[in-house]
Amino acid sequence: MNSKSERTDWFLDARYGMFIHWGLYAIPARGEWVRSFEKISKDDYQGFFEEFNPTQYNPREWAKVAKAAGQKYVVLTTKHHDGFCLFDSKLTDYKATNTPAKRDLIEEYVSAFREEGLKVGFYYSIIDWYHEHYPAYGDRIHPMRENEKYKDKNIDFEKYLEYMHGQVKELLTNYGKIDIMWFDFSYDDMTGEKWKATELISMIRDIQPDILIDNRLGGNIKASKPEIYAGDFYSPEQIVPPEGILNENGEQIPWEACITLNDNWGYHAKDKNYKSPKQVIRTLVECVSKNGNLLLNVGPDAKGIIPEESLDILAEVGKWMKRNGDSIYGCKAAELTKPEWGRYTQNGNKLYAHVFDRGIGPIYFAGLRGKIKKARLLSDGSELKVQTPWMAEQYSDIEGGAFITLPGARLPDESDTVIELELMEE
Ligand code: H79
Repeated sequence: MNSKSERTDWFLDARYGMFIHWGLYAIPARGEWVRSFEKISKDDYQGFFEEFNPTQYNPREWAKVAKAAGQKYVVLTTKHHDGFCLFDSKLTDYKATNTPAKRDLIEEYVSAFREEGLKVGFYYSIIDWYHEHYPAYGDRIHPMRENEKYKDKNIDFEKYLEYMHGQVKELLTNYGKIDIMWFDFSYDDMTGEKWKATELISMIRDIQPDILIDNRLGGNIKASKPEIYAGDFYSPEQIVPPEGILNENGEQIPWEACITLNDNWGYHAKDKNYKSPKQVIRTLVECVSKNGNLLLNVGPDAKGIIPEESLDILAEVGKWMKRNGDSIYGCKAAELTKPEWGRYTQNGNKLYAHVFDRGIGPIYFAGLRGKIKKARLLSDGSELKVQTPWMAEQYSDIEGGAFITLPGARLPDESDTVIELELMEE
């Protein structure tokens, strides 16, 4: 196997993953862009490197959290824009092995998540604010963009490319099978062949033929004939695309929305602007109802601990997933249009009705008259009656639609009550 559609099969079934942003920036605790936002020099950032000592780093616990949350895969920052490497790269000294952590943190990560049976991915920043041959002065986002000392520095971008390609090779050679390579990100003229993307992709596919690659090396994944480096999936950030993602031929293509739990990817001590579990559940459902995945972020602190608020949300979502996971895994968009009370997802002849708005009385299912073999409350498997209410023919299209009675005035689950509809074979 390694055609694109075969490669993406597991990914489309999985639907829900954990993103982890972790690095030196956990110490200043003001988010992963702190060096850029505050224009912090290498020297001033160096202190964090010298003290980085995550004594509570236990990726087995992270993996258990992800598993209990119902997540099927994980992506961790092996290197973010600040250039700091969590892995033992031979190509730099700027790595975890040389901090008080004194070890390859990626190795432990990979084996811990594998052990829990999750697919494992690497985030790798193609932007690098540490490497001396990455453009600094005049760049749009580099921490030293306005520092005159960097103005006349000789940049040999080829050397950076050699470094970057070399690190990707290390990552994909030294840790066994890797399921996702998540590059971040292209901008302005820093895109496509500027990264020697064709060469990079062919190296990657040589080492890991089945790996999935995001679309952030550049190119146009929506084109009818995308570049070889245009990627396997589209990666909308902090948004769920209103209509899913269609290519130029009008076909659905794989996509994954990456979303933070608060307003930062990396640990931010003061950012308490967390989404609710209900929002997360409904967002996951929205993604699946549009043929997409959700990659939900956590930002562990400098000790290696995932913030309590994040753990609580993940556990809540996990409780829901345990009972309702059948309406997520292996599911995709239904052919029916979005109903007014919520959303649909579908897996073969199982249609899942995600009821967000209870309304009053029986719930109406347009277009499903005579097509429902049985209806069950997914959370406990209990029977729900398909029956046309008294006088319904006077105010509704009973030839086209079906009614289902939900017991109780309120929704059994205010986050999302799922009705499993087994449809008649066509
Ligand atoms: O790793 C997380 C973020 O740190 C990183 N991607 C996620 C997964 C990310 N942060 N911000 N962005 C990606 C987008 C930033 C876009 C902008 Fe710009 C920066 C808009 C303006 C400045 C880059 C430079 C794009 C245009 C100019």
